[in-house]
This record gives sequence, structure tokens and C-alpha cells, in this order.
Amino acid sequence: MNVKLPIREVRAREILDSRGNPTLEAEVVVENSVTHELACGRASVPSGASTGQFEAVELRDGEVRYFGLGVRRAVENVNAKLRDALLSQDASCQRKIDERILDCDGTQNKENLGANACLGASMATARAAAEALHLPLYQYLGGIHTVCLPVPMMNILNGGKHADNTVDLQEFMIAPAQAESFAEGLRVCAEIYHNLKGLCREKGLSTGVGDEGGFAPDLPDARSVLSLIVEAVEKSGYTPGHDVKIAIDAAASELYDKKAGCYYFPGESKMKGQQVFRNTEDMIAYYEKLAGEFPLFSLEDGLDEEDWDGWQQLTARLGKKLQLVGDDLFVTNVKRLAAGIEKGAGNAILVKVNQIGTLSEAFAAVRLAKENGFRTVISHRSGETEDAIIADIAVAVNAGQIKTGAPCRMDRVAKYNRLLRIEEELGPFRRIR
Ligand code: 2PG
Ligand code: MG
Repeated sequence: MNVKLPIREVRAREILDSRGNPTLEAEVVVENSVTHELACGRASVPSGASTGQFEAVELRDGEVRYFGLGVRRAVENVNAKLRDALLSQDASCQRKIDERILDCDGTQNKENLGANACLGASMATARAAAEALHLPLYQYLGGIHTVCLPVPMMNILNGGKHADNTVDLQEFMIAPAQAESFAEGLRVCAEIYHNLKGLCREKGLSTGVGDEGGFAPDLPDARSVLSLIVEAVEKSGYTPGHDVKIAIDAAASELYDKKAGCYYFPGESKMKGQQVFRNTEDMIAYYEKLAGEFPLFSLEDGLDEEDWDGWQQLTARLGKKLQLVGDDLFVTNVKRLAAGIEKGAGNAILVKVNQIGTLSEAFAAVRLAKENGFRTVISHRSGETEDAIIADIAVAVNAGQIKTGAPCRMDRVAKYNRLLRIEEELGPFRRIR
């Protein structure tokens, strides 16, 4: 007899995220048709700061409370419309559940119910189903295909919209290239993080942290950040480029000045006492130079989210040498990803479930990426909660890589700790990059 998991309750509430802003938490209760046991799944929705303009709509109340950021309307959409659409549906078929959520919303970008409402319901349903079947979530979602722990791209130095320093590029990350296991890789990165703190202190730089837990000192430009990171890697006893490689998320859409038609670097301008602008050609040359001088392996959002021509040039020039990750460019959307694949724009996708609004759509993006030889990176948002669901997702889809901030602040560390537990369950098999 096939077990069914009819949904018995759907509800949501407003909670706070790691920046102290409201976000939505959903709960779904299902009944196991064989045992008649009830099981509850809970999930909370993250939120970005450098949000891509093509992301699904995050519904905010726009009222006085919480400076307009309340999510009571999204909560109400879960408690009424989504509840009606999902009650008594079988939670064990995630695709059908997500299709009902999409039909209930009825728009392309989820502006009706809000992607936050949709995603909360989608993720809480998966959790409830896994719980009802007594399976860990990664195993429920990925079945026997769950074999690969992701390599962490650990963000150790924050800039851009995630900090108030002069670093213009948003994220500087390290990845353990040689570690034999996730736990070992995590240790390597955490040690480097601590040594980076020591170096900042020695040099009289701030050791305060940004939204994702990375340090946020005032430094004049990307080259000085990369030099400092290389120093921290060496101080930790590792060889840059061999043991540890470096990744950047430029979040270039945030630097792009539409009127001027080029990228403005406010921090670098301030530190150097002269206006620093770079056009698309300059940007590509700039990255090429940095990649020649430093052990870069990955560059995310190196150019603006609408600059398809620029992305094509960037990929033609650097695509063999670097992983070129589309975040704001693809927004976890199969249509935009398909366009990128066709145009030869980028060679990897950043997957953020709240950019699109249901698990099934995010998984479709992962599938399309893999079918076309694009790499996949599962990612947190800069505004997170204690929910570590992206750890399970990264394992379930064998993403290969995860980006979830510094080993600092529990909203980030919760994901790393969840992966440690998963590795203990699965054993240390992983794909070595
Ligand atoms: C990014 C993310 C996560 P945000 O740009 O990749 O690091 O930032 O959530 O602010 O969009
Ligand atoms: Mg990004």
C-alpha cells in the first residue's frame, strides 16, 4: 500500500531574520495515511539585500510598522489562500504541491501571494513529508542519489551592500581545494578566518563583521583584500592556489550606474581621492588581471544583471579559467538560465530558493544547469534565520558547492553544523573538485 501524506494544517507567522527584519515562517502538518501519525514541518524564508531586479516578488506590507518591511500580508496569504489550496493534498508529491501553489498565485513573478508566502509553504511541506516518513530531509528530497557533500565557499571578508566599509566588491570567499572531507574543509576555512582576524588586528584594521559574518575593514581596493586573504592563508600553513582557492562575488549590479553606462566604485574612490569608474571592458580586464595575480577560481556577478553582451565577452575571455556564476543574472529562473546557456553567458548558477519561490522550480534550475554542464552553487541570503534547509538541499541535489557565509553568527554556522551532521550520517564521500 502506498503511503499518502494528506495535509491537515497550514499556517504561518512573522518572525525576525538575522538583520532584525521581519520574515515569514510557515508550518505544515501532515497525516501519515498508514500510521495516522501527524507530523509537522517548519521552514523560514531568507531575504536578500543585493536583490536582483528579476527575482520573484518578496511581499512586504509597506506600512509604518517595521519601516514597511512587515510580512503580515504574506502570512495572511499562507493562512487563507494557500491553506485552502493545500489542505488534504498529498504532501509526498512536492511537484504537485508546488504546482498548486503556482496556480493559487497565478502570476509570473508571484506578486499576488508573494514569493515569501509561496516558498514558506513549499519548504514546510517538504519538511513535514520527510518528518512523516522518518527520513532526513536531504534523503527525502534526493533519495539514494545523495552522495556528495558540498565544498564550502566561505565568505570571510564582506563589502558592498553587506557592510559599511570601503570594500566595493561584496564578498571575498575561500574554498578548500584539497580537503578530504567536508569537516576538514570547514576546519581549514575556519582557521584561516581566525588568522585573518589576527592580521586585521595587527594592521590596525577593524575586526567588526558584515551581514554574513565576514570581516569588514576599510581597504582601498580588491587587490589589497586579496593580498590580505593570501597572507591569512599562508599564515595558517596552507598554500594559496593549491590547498585553498579564492572566490569573489562582485555583485556588480549594485555598482552599475545606468546613466553613466559604467560601474562606479564608491569605496575605492573615497580611499584614493579620485572617482573610479570602470566600463564593461575595463571590468573584464580588471578581473583578468586579478585572476592572473591571485588564485581566483570563481567570480559571481562580475557584470550587471542586464549586460548579456558583457557576460558573453566575459565568458569567452575567462570562462576556461574561472567559474563564472550568475546570481542576479539568472535569479534561479529556468528561463533566464536557458537564455544564458544559449548565449554562452556564464558557466555556473547560484541557486537561492527565495529568488524563485518554490522548491520544485529551484530544482528545475539545478537540473537544467547540470544537463548543460553548468556548475551549481546553493546559496544563503544575506538576511537568514536559524533554518538550515539549504544544507539539506545542497546535499539532496549534489550541488557540489555551497555558499553560506563566515564561520560566525549562528544564522551562518547553523548551515555548516547541519552539513557536519549530514556528513556523519553519509560518511565522508565527496566529489573532489
Ligand atoms: C548574494 C547574496 C548572498 P543577498 O549576492 O549572493 O551572499 O546576497 O542575499 O544580499 O542578495
Ligand atoms: Mg551574489
